[in-house]
Amino acid sequence: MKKIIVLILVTLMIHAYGQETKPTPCGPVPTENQLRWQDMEMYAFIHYSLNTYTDQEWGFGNETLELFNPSDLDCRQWARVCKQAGMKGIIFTAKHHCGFCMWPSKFTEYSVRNTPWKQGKGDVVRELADACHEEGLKFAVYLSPWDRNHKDYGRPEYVTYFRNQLRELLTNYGDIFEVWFDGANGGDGWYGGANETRKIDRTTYYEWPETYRMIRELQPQCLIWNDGSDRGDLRWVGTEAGNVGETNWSLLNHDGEVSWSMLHYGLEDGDSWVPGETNTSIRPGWFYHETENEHVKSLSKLMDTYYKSVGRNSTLLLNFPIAPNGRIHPNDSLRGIAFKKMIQEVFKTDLAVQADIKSQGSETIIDFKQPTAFNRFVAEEDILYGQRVKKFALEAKVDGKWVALKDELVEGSDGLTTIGHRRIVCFPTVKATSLRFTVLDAKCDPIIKRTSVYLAPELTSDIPDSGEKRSSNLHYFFSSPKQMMIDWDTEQNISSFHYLPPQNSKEGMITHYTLWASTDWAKWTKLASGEFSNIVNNPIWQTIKFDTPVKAKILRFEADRLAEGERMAFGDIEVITK
Ligand code: FUL
Repeated sequence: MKKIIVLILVTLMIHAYGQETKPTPCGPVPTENQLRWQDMEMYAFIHYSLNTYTDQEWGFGNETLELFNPSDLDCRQWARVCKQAGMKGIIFTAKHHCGFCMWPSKFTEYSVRNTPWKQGKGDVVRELADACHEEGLKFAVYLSPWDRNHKDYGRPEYVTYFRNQLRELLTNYGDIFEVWFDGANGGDGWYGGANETRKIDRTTYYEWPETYRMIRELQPQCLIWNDGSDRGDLRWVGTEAGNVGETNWSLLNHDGEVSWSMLHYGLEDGDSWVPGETNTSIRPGWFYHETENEHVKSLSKLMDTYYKSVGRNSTLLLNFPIAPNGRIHPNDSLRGIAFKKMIQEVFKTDLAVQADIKSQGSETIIDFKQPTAFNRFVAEEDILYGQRVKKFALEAKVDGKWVALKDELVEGSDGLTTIGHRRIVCFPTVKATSLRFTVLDAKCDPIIKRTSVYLAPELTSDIPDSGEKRSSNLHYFFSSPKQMMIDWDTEQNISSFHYLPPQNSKEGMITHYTLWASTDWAKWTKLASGEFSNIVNNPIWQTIKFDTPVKAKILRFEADRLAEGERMAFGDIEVITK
């Protein structure tokens, strides 16, 4: 039997029911904090730590404090750039996995207090909190639960230390809108000199319920982001590439395991409101690397990210790394500002405002006064009463005939499923006299509070990778499942080695490596060994750089540890010779 859906437009509803009548909630609904957060839409991440000075993504925990002495640290520049890039707040890496504290914590010696910067009198968290305040931005902190510096990591004492630090951050720096507890834990670390692998049970070790109680008490308006373990207020979307599923329910179950697909698509019948936050960096890495200066995301890639996050019922948490001088690099700031301007340009004129809009049953028809060109449709549900729409259709009347539209950023289906806080549908420009929006299926009667139509400049998804393999210029073979040889006819001066992991699977992905060189196949010199940090979540090009070029006729690349599987794999390999 066909389900009959009645679409309620909020304005009509107020008419019909009068002031007092409110719709009945449909399933879980957001808290006030979650509603406020969702309206922020875009806010920035800032990654800055000792890693900035060691060219790493994850510090080991024994990096020397002498490294931290920026010549030109300027938190006001960060705040200004973020504001001009359309960000409503900043989440700052107060402590990343290396354990170095960007504020002079009372509970450790491993902080700015013992660095040459400002003779140890500086406090980056304070400067940034003040700068955000001045610019009218909200402020938040990333405090890594995994701490590769702390001697007690893995023992109960560390959990007390972690809470003490969190208390400092939540009491001394004004309002904190979000706390970010990253779930990464690669096991090994310096740990006060023990230099060993420490595994913890992430479901029990941190005793999150106790920490959550403390957060609620100290900062009742703060949202908790927690990746995987005890359910926070917000969820990760399962990728750092900058997109959430086109179907995106703001729901999860309160208890039980969370699979990747639940992170990415939410759970239609979930019993709790846990909306997705889409996090990605404006560059390949989270921290600054000079080699990435030319790889700042293009404007079209950023727009694609916007449509696939804010346009899919999520928020966008966009990272700006800080360069070693203590500022956001001009390539990133220019792109960020252009991004905001492009969003303004796309959504400047709502073509539906001048049109005649009629809603009946499950249908809304927007009749334009004359044939009108458009390529974006925006719909919003009033999520105050729950998320309802499961499937909808869009049609344009072109030359008197209804033509079905589909989301051009979705492959394999029309992509017209959930709506939630906001759904933006992108399609090639059509010139039409009417647009028909029909809700085909919903959990309860849908409450649509906005339908808008726009004509965006011709700029949608990114130009796909040309697919050219850099490794095709190399002669290589596998001498064992975890060992690869690259050889040349003549001796080479090698200045760097680059590894791109497989892009669509963790199978064979190298997390720990050793690189050897030889000129005669007999004598081998170890050139480098270590970890490709964060490669699983962010499978980007990894660089091994040599200060002075090394001589080799043969390179032996060994996989010491794989993310999954028994056989090493790569997406691409590049060797730069001088
Ligand atoms: C990841 C971390 O391991 C990265 O270093 C980065 O902080 C990112 C935002 O989250 O999982």
